[in-house]
Amino acid sequence: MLFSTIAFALLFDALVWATPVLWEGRAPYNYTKADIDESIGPYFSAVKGTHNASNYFQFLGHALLTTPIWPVPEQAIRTVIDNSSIFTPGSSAPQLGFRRSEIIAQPSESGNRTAFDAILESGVTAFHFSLKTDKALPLNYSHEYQGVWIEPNDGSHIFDLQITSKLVRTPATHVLGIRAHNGTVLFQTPFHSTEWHNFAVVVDWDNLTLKVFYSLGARPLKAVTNVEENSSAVKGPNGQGEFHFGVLKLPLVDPSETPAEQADVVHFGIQEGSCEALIYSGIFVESTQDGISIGYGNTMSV
Ligand SMILES: *[C@@H]1O[C@H](CO)[C@@H](O)[C@H](O)[C@H]1NC(C)=O
Ligand SMILES: *[C@@H]1O[C@H](CO)[C@@H](O)[C@H](O)[C@H]1NC(C)=O
Ligand SMILES: *[C@@H]1O[C@H](CO)[C@@H](O)[C@H](O)[C@H]1NC(C)=O
Ligand SMILES: *[C@@H]1O[C@H](CO)[C@@H](O)[C@H](O)[C@H]1NC(C)=O
Ligand SMILES: *[C@@H]1O[C@H](CO)[C@@H](O)[C@H](O)[C@H]1NC(C)=O
Ligand SMILES: *[C@@H]1O[C@H](CO)[C@@H](O)[C@H](O)[C@H]1NC(C)=O
Ligand SMILES: *[C@@H]1O[C@H](CO)[C@@H](O)[C@H](O)[C@H]1NC(C)=O
Ligand SMILES: CC(=O)N[C@H]1CO[C@H](CO)[C@@H](O)[C@@H]1O
Repeated sequence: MLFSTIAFALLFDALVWATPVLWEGRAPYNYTKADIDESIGPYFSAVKGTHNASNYFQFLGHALLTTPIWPVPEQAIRTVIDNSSIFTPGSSAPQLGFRRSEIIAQPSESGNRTAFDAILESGVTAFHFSLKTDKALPLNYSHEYQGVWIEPNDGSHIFDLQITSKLVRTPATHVLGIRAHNGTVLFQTPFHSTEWHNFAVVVDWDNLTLKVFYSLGARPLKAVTNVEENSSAVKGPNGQGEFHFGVLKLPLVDPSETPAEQADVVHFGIQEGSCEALIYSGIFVESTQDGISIGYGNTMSV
């Protein structure tokens, strides 16, 4: 009994610390509605509409199984948009073209995110995330969505997860794509309606490269690209930024607007105002100094 407890503790330690984890975003069961309203702990919840954060970010407790690949107890997180999901950054104009609800990684409620991002975004690090559809609140595939990205101050994305149905074969499949800094799609896979889709994007912050790992459902992660050049990204602090996950819904072009308005997707365009969601789990960032975690306590060299 004692032996197995110690063995388990050692095993658990080894699993958790193997690589090591730099930011733990797998939500513990004690994380509550009141916590997200106050942006407590690992989640900064300011990118949202005017209602309380818990209106847009729901911690699902034992109601839904999380991705099976990580032996870590966690709750799934539902990120929801509705017609109130209009973000107004600081003193700027409301972003009427978008509907968005995003959680941003932070060290703690009182931590310095800029200094923290420099830790997550130095050397070679892996950004892990798993997502699935919400049957009750489906996306509208007439639109394009973005689900995960790292955004430096220039507004670019070091990489992002794009959700679309534009580039597909028949029968109509919705696709998850990982795009590089210059928008090139490095990897695409169908977005199935019931399963977890597990990703890790390895960023080499010095050599400016990306490598994508992916698996469906309960399978361990596998490399799905080579090391890809990403040299349009900037080295150093100007190339570091916040790690976002959630739902960002882009507008459709409104033919009644002027060409300049049509080009300004942040502020113009068509939104139906529907209520839609994505569900996340398995969100964390790790150093790859001892390899990348691929699931079930195993690692692989990058
Ligand atoms: C959850 O419990 C852990 C362990 O007791 C504690 O460190 C952490 O602060 C708690 N988190 C929240 C959000 O209450
Ligand atoms: C938002 O949270 C505050 C503090 O918990 C509460 O007083 C208020 O009623 C909430 N508003 C809504 C719209 O739920
Ligand atoms: C959605 O919100 C916008 C901006 O506030 C508003 O103009 C529009 O009428 C709303 N749409 C619906 C369907 O409520
Ligand atoms: C946060 O960290 C950055 C980078 O290390 C630093 O420049 C900035 O002054 C810090 N901000 C605060 C409020 O301490
Ligand atoms: C999806 O968006 C299109 C284009 O705006 C709209 O015609 C359609 O009604 C929307 N579907 C749903 C289910 O909201
Ligand atoms: C973006 O990257 C891809 C792949 O490396 C390359 O083929 C393409 O020319 C690049 N596009 C721009 C605009 O830099
Ligand atoms: C990064 O670049 C350095 C120097 O150019 C090289 O020695 C190193 O092998 C590269 N690392 C990777 C992971 O490609
Ligand atoms: C994969 C990728 O995005 N590669 C691009 C990185 O940026 C440089 C410079 O803009 C491009 O030349 C690469 O094609």
